[in-house]
Amino acid sequence: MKKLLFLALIICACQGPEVAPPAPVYPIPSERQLAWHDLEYYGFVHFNMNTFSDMEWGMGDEDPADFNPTSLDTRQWAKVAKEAGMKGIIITAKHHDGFCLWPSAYTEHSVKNSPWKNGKGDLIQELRDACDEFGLKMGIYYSPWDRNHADYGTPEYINYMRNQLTELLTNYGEIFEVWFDGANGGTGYYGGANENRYVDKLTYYDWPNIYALVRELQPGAVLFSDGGPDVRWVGNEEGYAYETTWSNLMRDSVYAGMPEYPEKYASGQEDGTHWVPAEADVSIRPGWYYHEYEDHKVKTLPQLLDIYYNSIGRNAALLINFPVDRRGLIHEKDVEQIMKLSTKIKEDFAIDLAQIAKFSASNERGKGFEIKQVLNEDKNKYWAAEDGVIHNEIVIQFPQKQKINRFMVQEHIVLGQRVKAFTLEAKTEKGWELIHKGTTIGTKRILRFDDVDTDALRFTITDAKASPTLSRIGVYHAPALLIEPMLKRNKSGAMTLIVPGSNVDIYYTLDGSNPGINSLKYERPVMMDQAVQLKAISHDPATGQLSEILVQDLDMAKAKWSVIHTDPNAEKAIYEDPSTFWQSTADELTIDLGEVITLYGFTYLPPQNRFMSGVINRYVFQSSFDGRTWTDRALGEFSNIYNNPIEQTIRFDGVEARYIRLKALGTTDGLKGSFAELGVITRDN
Ligand code: FUL
Repeated sequence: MKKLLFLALIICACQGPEVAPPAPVYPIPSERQLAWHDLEYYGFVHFNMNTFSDMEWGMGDEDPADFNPTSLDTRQWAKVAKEAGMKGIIITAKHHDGFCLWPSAYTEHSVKNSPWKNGKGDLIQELRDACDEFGLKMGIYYSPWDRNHADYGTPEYINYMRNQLTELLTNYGEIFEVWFDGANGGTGYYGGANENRYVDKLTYYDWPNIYALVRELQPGAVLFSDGGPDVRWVGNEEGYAYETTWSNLMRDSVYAGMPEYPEKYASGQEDGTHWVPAEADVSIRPGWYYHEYEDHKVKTLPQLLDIYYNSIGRNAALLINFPVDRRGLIHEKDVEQIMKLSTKIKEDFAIDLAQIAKFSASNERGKGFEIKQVLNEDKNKYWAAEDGVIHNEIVIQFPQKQKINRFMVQEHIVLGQRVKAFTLEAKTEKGWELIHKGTTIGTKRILRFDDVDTDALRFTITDAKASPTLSRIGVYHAPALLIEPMLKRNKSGAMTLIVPGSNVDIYYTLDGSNPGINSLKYERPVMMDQAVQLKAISHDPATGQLSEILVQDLDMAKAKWSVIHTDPNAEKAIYEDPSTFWQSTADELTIDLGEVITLYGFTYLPPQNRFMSGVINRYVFQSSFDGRTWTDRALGEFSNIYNNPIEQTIRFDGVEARYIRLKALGTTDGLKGSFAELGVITRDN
């Protein structure tokens, strides 16, 4: 008996005394935010009236009779999302045009007056059932801006909003996220008034009471808007978070739709007062809604991978949108691409080399907080340093040399986001070589780098708000990815195709057929001055692997074009270089095409720099035969161009012209119109 007691005493002494966890560094996530963090990746569906009007932002005067999907199947959406690895779906219950996907008792502008299911359909219920069947969560996008409603802009409309939210948040089971769009105010139908209505975005919606209503009806749901309160917009619609991304935000300084938000607040702040983590939203196509003309613009695997690594890999959740088509299905091409992404992600993270390595840390807090905890999937187990020990080195020693190109690290965010700076080094013949010098970690940070051959890594936390904590470290070797060629074309029409790496061949077609190794082989720049569809592919002769196909609509070369303006910089608008732009002095760009051609439309690319100015959102396009008499050919708005500054394509009936002019009738910041590129459409299709 005495012997047993002695043994027990020895074991206790070896294990050491219980150690208290580190104190939190505020702000910290709430329970509902922690549950949301676990989701990481979920889907968006943009589907309602715009799908049928072929618009991005309908005016609100659309006829409910136009909403008529032929084979709507929410089970297909759920199946795709589930197989893609997503944890939920957020649906556009009502977009800016005001059309409702559920038979709301408070408006006639809904599915109940559409031919779909003879007005008896309820799309929100159908999605609920599909999500339940596939084990997915459901979220609701609800646009505060309503271009249909007669009362928009008055206090009555806020009652309408509350009534509708009550319907949505009471009748359809558990909702995981309520998504409030920041875009609001402007022209619209407004019950027939057809006018401009602006609201004070800060005060009009009475946000505190709207939030309180959501909390009361769905206590588990996170509230999303530019500034939270629970989850914030990442500040762009490209799906990218930042090298430095804090989950902390000066929340009280932010409101939905504030103009300076992307620049000032989107990446969060080290000294932010509230926990409001970032969600990166992006569409799998250029637009949020389905347009047949974007069928060949579905994001490629390399693009989707960049998005994955730059969102989930940078302390943000990822929300990928499917523009469901007019049948009511996620288009086959979108399905194909999203599945490629999930397959590649599985491949990239298939084997965690950290599990076979020996870990050591320059400091450990004590029992329960050892460095080995970072190998544990249990998120409540984590490594922590002693109080006050900021600088920490973690060495990961492999049994033999490994090829490595991915490093994943997570903080134990329950105690707040703490790390401010870190380095990752690999041991080579030359000693410790720097792989990456970074700043924030947060929920998850993934570093992507070229293959290194090494038998040891050193991860050093060089600065933190308090002694750091880490819940996971993973090390991987992702298989190489062959990337489709990139196209550059100059003003005279010479086209260059580029791929990284020297041992890769490029093949292309110009007749719309899919390229393969029997197509034209690209050897040097090719002159292409006519309108054609270029398709190009990369081929690795060593492995036989083919890349995705680059598809690019090219129109006539601009060799003979000149800008009619005294400022030589104006030529930048027709350089064929998307990275340059010209900010006009008189809100217009006039071009002499050098010859008379038949036009079927035009394209406008807004500035592509981060803080764009002079982005045209209302325009008139004119043409002329002689440069003196001008005729309007198209007049309208470029919807959502500020948030999604992609090339805008406007088509009209064929017209002969020698001169063209794009006039800005409005810009997103009220400054003079800017032009990165103006182009024409000379093919009638
Ligand atoms: C934006 C909207 O204006 C777009 O149409 C889209 O819904 C996107 C997700 O948010 O602000």
